[in-house]
This record gives sequence, C-alpha cells and structure tokens, in this order.
Amino acid sequence: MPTNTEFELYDEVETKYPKKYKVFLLNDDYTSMDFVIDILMSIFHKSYEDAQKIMLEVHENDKGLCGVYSFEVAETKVMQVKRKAKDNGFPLKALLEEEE
Ligand code: TYC
Repeated sequence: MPTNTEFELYDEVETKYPKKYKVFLLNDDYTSMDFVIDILMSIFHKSYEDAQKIMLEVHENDKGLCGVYSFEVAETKVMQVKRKAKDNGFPLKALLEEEE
C-alpha cells in the first residue's frame, strides 16, 4: 500500500496538461491595415472591433496576440496566414510560441 507521499507523487506524474501555443501577428510596413483586420476576422474569428484593436496593437508594438491554441490548430493558423498573405501579395507574418 503506497504511503500518502507516494500518492502525491503519482498525482504529480499523471496530471499532464496539454501544451498550448500563442499565435502572434508581426508588424511590417507593407501589409494594409484592412487586410490584417480581414485576417483576424476570417482566420482568428475576431469581431471587427477586436480585430481593429489587435491590428493597432501590432502596428504600434510590432507584435500582437491573436489567440492560444493546441499545437496543431496554432500551426494551421500560421500556415493559413502565410498562404492568404502570399496570395494577396503582402509580407504579413505570424508565429507561434509555447505558452509558459
Ligand atoms: N504597419 C502596417 C501599415 O502601416 C499595418 C500592419 C498592422 C501590418 C499589423 C502588419 O500585423 C500587421 N500599413
């Protein structure tokens, strides 16, 4: 029969939280503000008001958080941004970071 300390150890080992990933948009001088708002609404499902706020945050501070997702979803969002930006001739970039 395990002691209490052993139970506590088992709990620590077995409780695994899936990692989450933050997706950011990066600023540049060429992508239009309207296009960034469109990206935020279509790919990140933001309202027009939230999209406008995030776009301005990126424009002013060079980087802005668009959402937090599982790795697969985050990676897909980054790829969708890259594809849509390329198709429209904009250099817009997105990146993901593991959440601490
Ligand atoms: N800086 C761009 C401009 O002045 C707008 C912009 C905002 C570009 C956010 C990229 O992720 C971005 N047209």
